[in-house]
Amino acid sequence: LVASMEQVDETYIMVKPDGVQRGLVGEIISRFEKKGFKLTALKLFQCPKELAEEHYKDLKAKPFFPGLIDYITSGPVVCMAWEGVGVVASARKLIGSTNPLNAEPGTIRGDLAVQTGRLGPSYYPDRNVVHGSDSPENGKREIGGTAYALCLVM
Ligand code: RTP
Repeated sequence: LVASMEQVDETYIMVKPDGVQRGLVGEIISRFEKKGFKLTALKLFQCPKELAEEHYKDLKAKPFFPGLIDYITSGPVVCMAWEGVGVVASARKLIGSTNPLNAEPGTIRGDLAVQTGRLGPSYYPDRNVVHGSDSPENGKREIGGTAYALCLVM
C-alpha cells in the first residue's frame, strides 16, 4: 500500500576531484549499487569554472567559495545520476555530514575522508570526496538543468 504511493526520484552524485585522485570511484559506486539504487548516467568530466560557480551559486557569499571553485575544478570529477524510491534522502545518509570529521562511521565521508576546512580560518572548503543533491528539486535541476546537459548525456 505504502510502496505504491512512493515516488521514484533521481539524485545527482558527483565524486569530487579528491575522490577521483584517491581512487575511490569504485568504492563509492559500489555503495550505491549495494544499497539497491539504479545508475542511469555516468561521465568523467573536467568541470569548467563557470559550471562550478553555477552548481554552487547558493554558496557565493561564503568565505570558502573561491577555494571551493578551485577544489572542484582541480581535476576530473565523476558525474552520476542515480534513481530509486527515496534516493535523494537516502544518498545524503549514505554520504554523511559535510565536515568529514563529524561524519558518522559507516558513511562515505565518515569512512573515507578526514580533511576539514574548519581547522583554519574557514577560507578552505571541506574536501569530502562526494556531492549529493539536497532535494528532489535540486536533483532534477542538477541532472537536467542547462549546466548538466553539458556533462551528462542520458
Ligand atoms: P555537497 O553540496 O557537496 O553535497 O555538500 P553539502 O550539501 O554537505 O554541503 P554544502 O553546505 O552544500 O557545501 C558544499 C561544499 O562546500 C564545502 N564546504 N566547506 N569549510 C567549510 O565550512 C565548508 N562548508 C562547505 C564542502 O566541500 C561541501 O561539500
